Amino acid sequence: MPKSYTERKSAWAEKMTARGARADSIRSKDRLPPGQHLVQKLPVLDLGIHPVVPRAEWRLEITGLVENPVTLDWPALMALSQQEKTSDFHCVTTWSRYDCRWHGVPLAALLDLVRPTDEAKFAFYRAHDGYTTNTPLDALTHPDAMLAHTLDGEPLSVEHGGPLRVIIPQLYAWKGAKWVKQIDFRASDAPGYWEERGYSMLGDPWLNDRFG
Ligand SMILES: Nc1nc2c(c(=O)[nH]1)N[C@H]1C(S)=C(S)[C@@H](COP(=O)(O)O)O[C@H]1N2
Ligand SMILES: [Mo]
Repeated sequence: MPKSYTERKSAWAEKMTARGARADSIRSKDRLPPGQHLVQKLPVLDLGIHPVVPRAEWRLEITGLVENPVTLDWPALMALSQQEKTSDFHCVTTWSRYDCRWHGVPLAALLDLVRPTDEAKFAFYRAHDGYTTNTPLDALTHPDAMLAHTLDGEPLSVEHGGPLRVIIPQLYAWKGAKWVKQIDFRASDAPGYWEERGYSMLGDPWLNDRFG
């Protein structure tokens, strides 16, 4: 019997919670992950290309192993459920910024819209600057994981990935594609830009999991 979407979703959430349990025990002692130092202002870190995508032309394509592939335009994105979440941001180059206040669409709501199949295990992200990255699918079910269009009450600036970027605070920040244009659901994992250059397929700051 193939699993229903609801059964699949609770299996992903269980996996995400199990993976997070070790991280939670470390986090309960120190908010700053191992090897990180604090910065006050969010730096800009990317490949040096800052694509300008007006909201009127903006699209996000969801492809691959999903029951309902969609291409969202800006009004369709804004019609999805919205949330505000404050989370810490950890870059693998060792800086962290506490309390980023993100506003946007929970990735869990996106999953509910497209319904990844039972075969889907990973997400592969493509961005307008040519950047790519990958995460396990279960990471998207975390309540803090989102598609963010607003940071600290202001529309996300182009340097920080506006109009829309991925935020997955449980992983290093390189896993969150700025200027995201496609999310592809897959049965097998594939390396993105930094993963091809030696960085980890998972990238969990709490496990100091930087290199693959
Ligand atoms: N499209 C795209 N997304 C990206 C990157 C990039 O080069 N291109 N860099 C990643 C890295 S390494 C980090 S630390 C964060 C930095 O986000 P910020 O510039 O808003 O601080 O974006 C991530 N997402
Ligand atoms: Mo980074």
